[in-house]
Amino acid sequence: MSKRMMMAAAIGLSLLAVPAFATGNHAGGHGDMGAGKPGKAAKASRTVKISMKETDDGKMVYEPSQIVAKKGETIRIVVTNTGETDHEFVLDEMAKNAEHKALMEKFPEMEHDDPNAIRLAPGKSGEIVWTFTKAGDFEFACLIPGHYESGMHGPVKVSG
Ligand SMILES: [Cu+2]
Repeated sequence: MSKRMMMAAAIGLSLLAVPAFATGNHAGGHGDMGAGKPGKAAKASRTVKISMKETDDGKMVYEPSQIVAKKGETIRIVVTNTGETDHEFVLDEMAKNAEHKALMEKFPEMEHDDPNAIRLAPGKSGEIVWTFTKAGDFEFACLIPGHYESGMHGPVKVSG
């Protein structure tokens, strides 16, 4: 199968998966998720440190603002909230983040208990160990209402 066809198949599957999120809970499945699956720290080839914060000119940002990975790679992502308000880091397919974001707008107090997401109070750090099982374009984002629009999203490029 060509790379292009595989990409089309992957997009088709992700669209099929979207209705499960529309029911109001996002328990999701375990095992392979949008951008891959939870990994083991011992298998991580490297650590990526990302900070989340507000800027003086009213934006909200991640630094660095993107992740580049290879298919099959396990990365330990250490996230620190250096800002003054809560932020989150949700690693997923862009379509799933968009769905999830719409839900957060309806239910701002929605609790997360997903291995691909972490919410941090100011000054706190946490980590996600992730295995990128699929090549493609994914995204990390903060889905707290208003934050995505203020700049809190960044691309994750996984090469095959
Ligand atoms: Cu945020």
